[in-house]
Formats: sequence, C-alpha cells, structure tokens
Amino acid sequence: MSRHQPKPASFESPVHVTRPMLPELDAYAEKLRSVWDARWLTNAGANHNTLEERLSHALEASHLSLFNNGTIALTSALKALDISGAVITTPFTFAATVHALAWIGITPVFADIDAATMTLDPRCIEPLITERTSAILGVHVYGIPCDVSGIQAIADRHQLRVIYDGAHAFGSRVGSRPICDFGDVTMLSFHATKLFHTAEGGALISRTSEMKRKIDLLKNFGIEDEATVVLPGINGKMNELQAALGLLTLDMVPRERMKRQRIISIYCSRLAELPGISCPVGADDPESSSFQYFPIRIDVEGAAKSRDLVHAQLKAFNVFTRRYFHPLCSACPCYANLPSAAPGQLPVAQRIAQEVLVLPLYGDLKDDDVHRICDIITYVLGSE
Ligand code: T4K
Repeated sequence: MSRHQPKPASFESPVHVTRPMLPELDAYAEKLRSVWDARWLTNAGANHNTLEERLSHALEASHLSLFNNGTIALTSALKALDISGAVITTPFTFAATVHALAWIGITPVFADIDAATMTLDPRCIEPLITERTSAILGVHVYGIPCDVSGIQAIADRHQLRVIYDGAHAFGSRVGSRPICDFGDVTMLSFHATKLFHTAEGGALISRTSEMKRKIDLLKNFGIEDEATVVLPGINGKMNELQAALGLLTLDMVPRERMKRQRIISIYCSRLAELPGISCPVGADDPESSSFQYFPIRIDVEGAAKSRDLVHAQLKAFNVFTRRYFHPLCSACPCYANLPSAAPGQLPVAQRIAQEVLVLPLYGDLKDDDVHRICDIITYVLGSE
C-alpha cells in the first residue's frame, strides 16, 4: 500500500513502450496502386528513389542510401569502409550493433560510457587502441549524440574510421548540424518501433559520392551491370511496399514530433521532482532531440526501490516499460569472455544498465494517459 496516495486504476489495455504511427489505410492503398500498375516491386523502384531523395532533403544528407533494415545497413557500412581486426564500441546498446561486427569476423572491444550522455566516453577509448584497431563504432543511444568531436580527435590521431549507429537518431542535431554530418558513415533504422519508419528499413549516410556508389553496389549483391559483379555484396534493398509506407509516414513526422515533445515535457515536469528519479537533459528540446525514446533513471538509493522492481510493478497496471539496454551487450554469453567485457572495466555502463527505464512514448498517448502513467509511477515508488 502507498503511504502517499490511493491506488490508481490500471489501464484497460496494455500500454507499450512505443506504437508505430500509421497513415490512413486508404492512403496507403492509393500509394500501392501505382506499384500494382507498374508491377515494379523492388530493385530501385520509383517509391524507393523518391523516398531516398525526400529523406536526403529532410536530413540534409547529400549521400543517403536506403536499406531493408538497419542491421544489414550497419554491416554493409563496415564492409564499405573495409573495416577489419578490432573495433571499439559501447556495451550499452541493442545487440544488433555488436552483432554487426561479430557477423563479419570483427572483434568488438567494449569501452565504458559517459554517465551523462550514456554514449562512448572518449577517455575510455584511447587506452584500448592496439595495432588491430581499425575503427570506432559509436551509438547515439536514445538519439543522444555521442561526443562527436572527442571521438573524431582520437580517430584522427590514430587514423581510425568512425562509424555511427544512429538507429535512434533520426532528426537529432549537434548544435546547428544534423547528426549525420559526423563520422565516415552513419546508420539509421526505420524499424516499426522508430519514430520515422517503413515497417522494416534503414539507411546509410556517407560523406562522398564514391562511398555512396560503393554502398549502393554492396546492397545489390555488388552488381554493376548485367554482366559484371564487382564486389561481394549482399541483398540490402528496400522494397516498394516499404518505401511507399515511408513516403506517407515521412509526412507525419513533424506532427508526431510535436506530440512527443509535449508528452516528454509532461513526464519531465511530473517525474523530475520524485526522489531518485532523473530525466535526460534536453529530452524535450526540438532543436536537438530525436524524440525517439524517453529513458528515466532510477537510483535505488534515492528512490528506495530498484528499477527492476518498478519495471515489474508497472506491469500490474498494464504499463509495459522497457529496460533498454539491459543486460549490457558485454554480458551476453557470446561476448562475455572477451577481455574488454570484464564488468570491472565498465563500471559506468554497469550502473546505468541497472538504472534506466524507458517509458511509453508515442503520439497516440493522450495527455491524460501520460498523467495516469505518472500517477502510477509515483504510487509504485511510494508503495511498500
Ligand atoms: N542499433 C540499435 C542501437 C538499435 O536499437 C537497433 C534496433 C538496431 C541497431 C537495428 O536496427 P534494425 O535492424 O531493427 O532496423 C526493438 C526493435 O525490433 C529494434 O529495431 C530496436 N533497435 C530495438 C531497440 O527495439 P524489441 O525486441 O524490443 O522489439 P519488440 O517487438 O519487443 O517491440 C517493442 C514494443 O513495440 C512492443 O512491446 C510493442 C511495440 N510494437 C512493436 C512492433 C514491432 C508495436 O506496437 N508494433 C510493432 O509492429 O526490439
């Protein structure tokens, strides 16, 4: 029982961490009509090419290549840059980041993260560099930019490539610059759980037309023309059904961002005052935030309740938060034996992985729902 307030009512149906925005079904059917008429379903179709152009414009990215998902895109980026040996990355990310390395025989080397941004801490990168190191793979986790200048300075000193996993960073900015302006290549994910989505999908943004050309070859089996295969490529192509959906969801992005900004400001005003709870700095800033996720941190000492307990108790109210990204990738059995995965070497990541809780964030959430979620969190924190 709570010492502070009566027990709030549970939600009638489950509230998940996210819910994809969708256009009207009729509008999608209308878009598909041209696909049916043309009988052109994939392989650089008209919708694919239009979406690539529109996204390049929206993201201020001159060299953007669409993909069928973010994981294949990231793997292709590593191939395009001829990355080999060992790559320094963060343990605090979705498994796909590290799997992209392992999948093509690269050794992941885990560096600790910064306590404020939860992204790679440049101070932890340099001591891990050896003659096998060929690149740094940073993750703009939750859309929060890495220390891009700190990372680039290290890369320049040691002639390393920089790749960014920007799966969560659609629309993030660093000062006046779009997030994709940094590093050699940036990956974006357009999975259904992302603000802008194509059900499954992704993109690579590179710095030169030569690199885009190589990436475009790689995602189409390395085929240059009917008779010439120049690279050992893969099938990374986005199809017309995905691209047609993307053309419609792209139009919905500005409104969805406004709704999410409002939800985040309610969360911040209601939750930041609770003992032991902290909200990410700048999460509601439309100039820099991707509005992709809303992670709070629950400090067990201050809150007198662990994140795991809060996460479990919220389920009883039909609120399904997520502990992204717990467990750390370095704790996964496939990586736990790596020397850099030793928990003692990743103290900040260890702590943060015990503290983060990602709250529901999607435009369909009404203000009342957000207040109810805050009431439930307040109740749970105050309960015995
Ligand atoms: N790098 C990073 C840092 C990433 O976070 C990701 C993907 C990648 C790389 C790889 O990009 P992709 O290859 O996926 O493009 C989800 C997503 O599947 C995954 O894309 C995402 N990151 C990750 C953070 O979240 P799960 O296993 O948590 O998804 P799931 O099915 O539990 O969905 C989460 C919630 O979303 C559900 O509880 C309900 C809601 N949902 C989900 C789907 C799929 C819906 O309402 N409708 C839906 O269609 O991985």
